[in-house]
Amino acid sequence: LADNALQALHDEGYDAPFNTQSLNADTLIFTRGREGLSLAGDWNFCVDLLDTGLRQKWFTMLPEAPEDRVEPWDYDPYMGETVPVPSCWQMQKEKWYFFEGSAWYTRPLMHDAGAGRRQILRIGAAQYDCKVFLNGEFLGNHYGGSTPFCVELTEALKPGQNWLMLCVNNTRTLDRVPMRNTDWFNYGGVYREVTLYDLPQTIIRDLFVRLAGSKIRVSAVVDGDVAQARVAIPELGVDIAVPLIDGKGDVSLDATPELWSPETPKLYDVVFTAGEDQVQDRVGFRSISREGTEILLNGTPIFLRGISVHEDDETLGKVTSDTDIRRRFAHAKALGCNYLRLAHYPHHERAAEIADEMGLMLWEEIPVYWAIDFANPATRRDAENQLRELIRRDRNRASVIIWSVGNENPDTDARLDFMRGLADIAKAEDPTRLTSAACLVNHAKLKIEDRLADHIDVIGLNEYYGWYEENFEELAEIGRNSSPDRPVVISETGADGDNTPQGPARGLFSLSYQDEVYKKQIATLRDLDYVKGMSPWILYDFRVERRQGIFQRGWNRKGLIAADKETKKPAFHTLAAYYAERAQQDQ
Ligand code: GCB
Repeated sequence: LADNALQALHDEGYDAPFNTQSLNADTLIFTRGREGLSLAGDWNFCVDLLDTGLRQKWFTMLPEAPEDRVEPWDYDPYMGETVPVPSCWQMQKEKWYFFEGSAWYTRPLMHDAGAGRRQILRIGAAQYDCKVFLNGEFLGNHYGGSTPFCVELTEALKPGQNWLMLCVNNTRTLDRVPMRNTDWFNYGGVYREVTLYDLPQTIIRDLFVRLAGSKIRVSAVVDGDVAQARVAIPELGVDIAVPLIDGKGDVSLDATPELWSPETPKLYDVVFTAGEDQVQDRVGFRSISREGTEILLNGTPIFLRGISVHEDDETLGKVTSDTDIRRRFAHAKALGCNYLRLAHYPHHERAAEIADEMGLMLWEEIPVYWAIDFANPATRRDAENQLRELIRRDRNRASVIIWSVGNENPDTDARLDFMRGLADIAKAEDPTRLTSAACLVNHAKLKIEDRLADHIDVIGLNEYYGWYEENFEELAEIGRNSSPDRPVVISETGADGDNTPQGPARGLFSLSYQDEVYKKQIATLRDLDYVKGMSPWILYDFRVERRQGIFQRGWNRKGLIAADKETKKPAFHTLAAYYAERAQQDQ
């Protein structure tokens, strides 16, 4: 890479001891159904563009009154500015809007040492890297801005007051996933919940509950010295022992649950007990498969009437809430959707839980987006870990039907090897779902052609005929030239429409032009029998630094609804009319 020499110059090794990636999928703990202590609220905060905190070891400074200090401190972690957790710093103060670098979060933590208990800290997400310190001790770091991670505090905690510090860095670098260039805003911060769990010695680490063939299969990983656990699904009359060998248990149950579907989103309480530990989940049972070019839900062919969504809010940035997710899904339902693409990174875990309840199917993905350094082992480790963390977090959610391993990546040998590896990991972690990736059209041959297609179940296709590709006629030709052996889902298509008073009355960026693109897309795609769904780009306008055109002004305006999450554009109604017709036809 061209930047290697520069990188070497820059790197004095000050941060090397911290780049351990020791907090990863294997240290995650299953937390559904557990009561934790929320660490939401104001934390001391300081931006640190030069990484002075790591060089000067701010994390080792103990609280001391300023007048008692013998050394001048460059920063005081214990006083000064605060921000709420969760939040994105860009949305807190204008001076931090474009800040990219490290920032320090500090808060006191009271602890009453309960003998024989274990304390596990869980961070819902911090963008991108997060280093955890307790009382001056470095406990580990995590890469990946959208997945949760856990760190055990037990040994480092002392009775009474403790100090917890997080160093979060949102710098886009060459070796990470995503890399440097994305079409969404580079938010930073601890933007999902931070929770402390007080647990017994024996801990249920992982629980995977699903329909496998005609049986309910339950697999668990338990950390602790117990030979047997129990699983109960009261509504199905199930309550049986699960033998544990080396902490692993696996049972298949004869039961006939009512199957989950968008029309009947039936969920069952599942209780799993091991020693003194217990977790609880609400799980739907259904099958998802593909046969030839069909996608089958519970054995019946379906068409995915979808829409893509980002996790982005005009005032909160990446911070989300149940209200926000429910509004998003209500809009999707108003559009006639049975499906959403959660782009381009793992969304808040509540999204899949709420989709389970509301009866919506989901595509979930990791940010293997555009160009990343496919040949770099560190990049690969990062991507693989993010995929594992996403799958382990959400694989009990019936709503999730597709794991997507990437978006619009050039068809090179290194990329093929990298992404085929990811598709294999997805199947190994969870053989019950489909895999996909947003692929590209071969513009020279005017054909759907991507070597990755042989290694995934569903070919996602991003195409922007009528927008980035001005010759619309080529889309019909691509349709005719292609004969994929598996289902195609149009994972993106769309056009910008500026609904503000500055928006043009006609031509590119006008609402009428956007609507016209939707009409033409629908007219062409509806006749392609291998197209088994679509998730046009996108439900809401979203913030992005790279778009500064006169009609964009810092926003991607391909939303069917404006950034206020209220104002519907004409194309919304066009897509809704098509989906209403499709739903009738598919009944
Ligand atoms: C794409 C990308 C998406 C962009 C979109 C656009 O192909 O996958 O992330 O936001 O196009 O608007 O250009």
